[in-house]
This record gives sequence, C-alpha cells and structure tokens, in this order.
Amino acid sequence: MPGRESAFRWLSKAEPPPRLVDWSLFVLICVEVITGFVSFTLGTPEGWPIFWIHRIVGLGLIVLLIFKLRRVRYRLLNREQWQPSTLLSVLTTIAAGGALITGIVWVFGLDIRISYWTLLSVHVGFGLALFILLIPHMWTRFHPPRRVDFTTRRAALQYSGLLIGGAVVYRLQEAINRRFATPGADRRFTGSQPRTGQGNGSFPVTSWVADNPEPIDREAWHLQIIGHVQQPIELSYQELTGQADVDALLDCTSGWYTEQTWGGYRVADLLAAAGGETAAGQWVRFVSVTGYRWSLPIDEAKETIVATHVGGEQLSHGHGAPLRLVAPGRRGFQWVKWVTRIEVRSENDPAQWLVTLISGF
Ligand SMILES: Nc1nc2c(c(=O)[nH]1)N[C@H]1C(S)=C(S)[C@@H](COP(=O)(O)O)O[C@H]1N2
Ligand SMILES: [Mo]
Repeated sequence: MPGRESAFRWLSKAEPPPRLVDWSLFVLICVEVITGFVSFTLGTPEGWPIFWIHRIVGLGLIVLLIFKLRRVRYRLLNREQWQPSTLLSVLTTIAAGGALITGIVWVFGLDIRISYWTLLSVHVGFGLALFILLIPHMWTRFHPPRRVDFTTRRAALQYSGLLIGGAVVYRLQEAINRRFATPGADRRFTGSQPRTGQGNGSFPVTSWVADNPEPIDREAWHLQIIGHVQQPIELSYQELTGQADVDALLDCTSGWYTEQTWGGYRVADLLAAAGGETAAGQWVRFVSVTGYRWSLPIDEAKETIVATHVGGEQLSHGHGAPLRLVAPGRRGFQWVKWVTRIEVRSENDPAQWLVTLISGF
C-alpha cells in the first residue's frame, strides 16, 4: 500500500527527537491540568482564552501521543520486553487516551452518563489519574531534558505547527457541529451543554456526594445575618426583605447550564436590615446548613440575591429550599444551597475550596 507507506514516511520525517516528545508531553499535560482547574473557576466570557488553550493543547497532545506510541510500541507489544514499569506505562497510556477521547466526545455534544457522572466529570477523573500516574512513570524512565532538543528552529516550527493545527481543527469542529446541528453546537464557551425550560424540573439537582441534608422546614428555618454588621439579626422566612427577580445563568462544572428567572431577596437589602456592614466588612460568606460555604467580595455580594423561587415555583428541596445563593457570573458550585447564615467578614476564606468537597461528611 503506497499511500500508507508514504504516510509513515511523512510521520517519521516530522517526528521530533524522543526527548522533545517526552518533555513536551509532560509540559503540555501540566498545562492541561492547570487550565482545566482554572477553567472551573471561570464563568464570564473574558475567561475564554483559558478554555481555548485547553482545547488546542489537548489536540496537540494527540499528535505527540501518536509519535510516542509509535516509538514505544515494540516495548508494549512484545511480552519479552515487559518490565514491572510497563504496567505503569500502560495505565498512563489508558489515562491519557481516556482523557482525550472523553474530551473529544464531549465536544461533539454526546453525554454518556456513568451513573450520575457526566462525561465531563469522567474526563476530569481521567485527567487527574493521568497527572498522578505521570510522575512515577517519568521517574522509572528518567532522561533529563537537553537544551539542543528544544532550541532548534525545527522544534519551534513543530511547536507552531502543532498549536496552529490545533486551533484550525477546533474551528473546523465548530463548523461541523453547527452544520449537523449536534448537541455540541449549543455548548457555552465553558463547554457546558444547555438544559432548557423554566422551574425546578428543567435542570438537574447537583450536589457533592455527601452534601445531602434532610428537607428543611420553612417555618422552623431562620436566616442569620452576622459578623461585621452593625446589628446582627435573625430573620424568619416571612421576614426576608428586598424582594427581587433576576435572570441568571447557572453553569455547573459537570457540564450543563440553565437560564432561569430566580425570585428572592437582594443581599444588599438583607445586609441593610442588619444595619449594614461595619468598616471591617470586606467579604460576605454564605453558609449552608451542611457547612458548605462560599465567600464573595462585599461589592459583588451586594449585587446578588438569595433565591426562594425558580421559574415562578418555590424552590424544591434538591435545588436548595428554602434559600440559595444566585451568583451571576460564578460557576454553579459557588451557588450555595440551603443557606442558613450570611456572615460579613474581614477576610476571604481559602478553606472553602476544601470544605465544598467534604462538607457533607
Ligand atoms: N450546600 C450545597 N450547595 C451547593 C452544592 C452542594 O453540594 N451543597 N452543589 C453546588 C453545585 S456543584 C452546583 S452546580 C449547584 C447546583 O444547583 P442545583 O442542584 O440547583 O442544580 O449548587 C451548588 N450548591
Ligand atoms: Mo456543579
């Protein structure tokens, strides 16, 4: 087959030196882990470059991985060549392949669910596994980077080709998705897919594994407004004040978004009911009955509402009844459900990152 042969010859010609491939894989996987993580904190369109870097670098990784697998295929396929470290190599390959395939399938809008994990969550799982496996994998076959591999004109060309090629392929994909009106065509810049309709039933309930409180009795429930306020207070459901409706988009990092009309109370008015913040009050922390919490800078917090209703319906338990934070421009995990306390504080709260993961335990 002459076509096949010439393709191989072309591939051999384009092949960068082994160390350049290996170290590039390492660097680009680090870029993916970092951009992937940062992307989860971005909810406004100014964040788009991070998502684009993640996509283009992901496509570049496919090419590098082909070079790499072509080079090591004898070691992987010949039994006599197997060593204990081969298992690690195989697992690393599976994690890399899994992350790339789930990423690509997601882009085309398919969502194959594995129990309640969306495909995007599975993608994150593969990515984290890859990162964890990569370190011992490199350890077992360590070759220090060599300057000469990286500083040639050829390497610069190969890198540019990889990144420009990635951008072109991603653009092409957008055109294909639009042309065939796939579910992937309606993805937001964050990659999330739409959930349409209004009200409790039109979008999923998404809570962390263990953050699953008993339904809350509205009549017994109170909202505390405490911390750096003139007059700490406790309000019953009927005493909430500053009624307002807002249209806001909830974008969950598990890969879906929904636009809803939220009915509730302005945080600015609730703070005013406590006499307003004192001079030390810089942050507002929203705390759930489960301990789950998130803080916003006070100026941003004053622009938000805490909602009792969605799409004209009273919030269901799963969606955070009786009261949940609506934080436009923030990702879903920051929209604290089952809020029972609003604390004005002098400082941000870095521990919230950990608490959101484990609050239910
Ligand atoms: N207390 C609490 N609030 C929470 C969560 C949680 O697990 N516990 N999950 C967050 C996540 S990850 C998202 S995407 C939204 C989902 O809101 P929904 O369940 O109404 O769709 O709530 C956020 N608020
Ligand atoms: Mo989420």
